[in-house]
Amino acid sequence: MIKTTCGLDCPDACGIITTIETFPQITADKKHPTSNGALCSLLNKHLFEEPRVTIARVEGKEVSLESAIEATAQALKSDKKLLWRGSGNFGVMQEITNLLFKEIDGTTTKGTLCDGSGDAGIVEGRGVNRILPPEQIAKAEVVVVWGKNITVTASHLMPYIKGKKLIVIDPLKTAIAKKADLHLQITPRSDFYVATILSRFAIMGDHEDKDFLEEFDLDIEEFYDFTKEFRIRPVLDHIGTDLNEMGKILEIISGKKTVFLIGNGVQKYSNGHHVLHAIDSLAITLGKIAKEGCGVAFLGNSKLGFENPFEIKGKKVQKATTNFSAFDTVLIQGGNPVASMPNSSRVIEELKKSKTVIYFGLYENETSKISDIIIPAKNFFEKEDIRLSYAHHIVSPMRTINESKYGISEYEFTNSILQQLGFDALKEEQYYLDFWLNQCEKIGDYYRSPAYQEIPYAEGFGEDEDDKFEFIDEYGDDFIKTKQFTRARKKSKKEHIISEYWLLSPKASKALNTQFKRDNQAILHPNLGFKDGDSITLCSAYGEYSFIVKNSEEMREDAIVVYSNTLGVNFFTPDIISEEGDSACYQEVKVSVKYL
Ligand SMILES: Nc1nc2c(c(=O)[nH]1)N[C@H]1C(S)=C(S)[C@@H](COP(=O)(O)OP(=O)(O)OC[C@H]3O[C@@H](n4cnc5c(=O)[nH]c(N)nc54)[C@H](O)[C@@H]3O)O[C@H]1N2
Ligand SMILES: Nc1nc2c(c(=O)[nH]1)N[C@H]1C(S)=C(S)[C@@H](COP(=O)(O)OP(=O)(O)OC[C@H]3O[C@@H](n4cnc5c(=O)[nH]c(N)nc54)[C@H](O)[C@@H]3O)O[C@H]1N2
Ligand SMILES: [Mo]
Repeated sequence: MIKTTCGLDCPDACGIITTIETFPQITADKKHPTSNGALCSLLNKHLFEEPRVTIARVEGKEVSLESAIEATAQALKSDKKLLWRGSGNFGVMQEITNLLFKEIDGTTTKGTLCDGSGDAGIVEGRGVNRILPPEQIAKAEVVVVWGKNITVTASHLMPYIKGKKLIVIDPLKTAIAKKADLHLQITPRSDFYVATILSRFAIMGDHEDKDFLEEFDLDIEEFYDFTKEFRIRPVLDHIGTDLNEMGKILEIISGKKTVFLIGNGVQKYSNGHHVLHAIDSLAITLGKIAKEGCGVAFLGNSKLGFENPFEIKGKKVQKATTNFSAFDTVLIQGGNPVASMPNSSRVIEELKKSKTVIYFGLYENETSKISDIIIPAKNFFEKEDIRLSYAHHIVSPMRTINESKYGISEYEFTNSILQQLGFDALKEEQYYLDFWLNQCEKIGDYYRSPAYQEIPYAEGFGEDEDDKFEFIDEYGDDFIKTKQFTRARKKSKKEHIISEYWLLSPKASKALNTQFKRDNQAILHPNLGFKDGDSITLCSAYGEYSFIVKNSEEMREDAIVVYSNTLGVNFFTPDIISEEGDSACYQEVKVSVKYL
């Protein structure tokens, strides 16, 4: 019997049990501290059905793996070379390719397609982004699920929230929203206002936790003044709520142990840092951080407290808006940027201008299609690795269970190219694996991150726990001023375009980003007047794409959903970087329906 761990980019990082003889039959490791005893359909089914890259290619011709590695080494001799890494596998060994780029003096990326702006907002208030241990969720009386579709994207949290009072804040009537005691179906991108107006009402109604604020030496007056900068009536109208609903939320939370589970949905915007900072400020006002059964959980910093042997300095460019054409050679590892980065037409155009694009991945996808050199990777059942999680502190080894028929690991790839280019070989693979594990605490059969705290921030904020929490004290927003408050554009004869809708692109259940099942639908409220099966073209200032209509009462009338696994979703998303945190801003855009 072998224990291993799922490598997919998902907070759960499930423990898996199998044997060499019975693989690919796999079951959940029921003893895993955060397991709910089952594995998702991605692992049980889709992962094994997805067509793999089975043979290396150079300029469209099938070649041996050795020849493709040689061609890669040659291409990396050029002056300007870039490593662009996606999050297809969450093992720490993915980053070993950094050591190659350090030697060859290449460029790597900074920032993220995922959670950077929210993370920046947390750091502004708390100093560091600590993970909230799921045990604290279990001890809560009230759970606020805010911009997080946990039934789909973190299903292992479901047992922890069972039987609790549930508030959901989401523009969509998600499965979890339907089960909630209160669902606030807000206007997209209005979360900053929700948090700030709730803070104001909390202080007005004497709900602030005075003992807590005193214990942490926090003065609420300046923050209270900040919350009063926003006029109540227009803000409530903008959110799409009223005094009654806000009052009910405070009534449910007040005096109760409460956790806030915050998802990516609140921060796919240029001002995402303000949102997380405002939510933290609300939680602090109510005394819901640094206490048993309380806390604000976002995607936590899984590497906090670790020394990372793969961290390198050197030149870096933005990951979300990379100018690929500035490089002769681009190595794409574990990602599908043609589909997953914003503004797909720009990405394709840029990649076409670069001389050699190398795709080092598992599956055929939009990026492999336009690459010059294709290197098949090993999947996480075929190599050794270590898995961290952004939602709990368990650090889990990933084991070789199956010999790969065609792929190469990131360790082997790096080692081989280093030597071909005349550099020293890497240390033994085990050295790097031990480097991570030796920093952990061993708890029974499992390992735990050095950053673990039973009740995060109980001793204080900042890295050394001697800082105070900083309340949010500024807010500016050009997007709202220029776009949101203008009336929906009327039909213009010239462009044949009517109305603008928020574009929401949440994660899909049968896909992990662009891996596995892909989609071709746009989901609309029936009142928009389209029929199921109609073909519509959606467009924005960045581009356009056609989809098949599906109507759903779960929608707001001012929003359209195109799931993030949908072919073409990023043809109209903006290639801009968030104000803080170097993050993509997929939802900082409005789309229109184009009539042909
Ligand atoms: N099955 C599956 N699981 C996954 C993934 C996957 O692709 N498939 N991807 C993984 C990855 S990479 C990540 S980062 C996580 C992300 O997982 P989540 O944090 O759950 O992120 P999303 O699914 O993008 O969006 C979550 C919710 O935000 C809502 N939302 C959209 N805009 C707004 C807004 O302005 N305000 C509020 N309050 N809510 C809004 C959406 O309606 C949606 O219900 O999931 C991981 N897990
Ligand atoms: N419109 C819109 N776009 C989004 C989002 C959104 O919410 N809306 N979400 C964004 C988010 S949160 C994220 S995290 C990104 C994800 O975007 P990417 O990081 O590009 O992830 P994927 O598209 O899933 O591509 C992963 C690829 O990694 C490869 N792979 C898997 N395992 C391995 C391995 O072990 N080794 C190697 N070498 N390759 C491997 C597979 O071939 C797979 O195709 O997408 C972002 N894109
Ligand atoms: Mo992500």
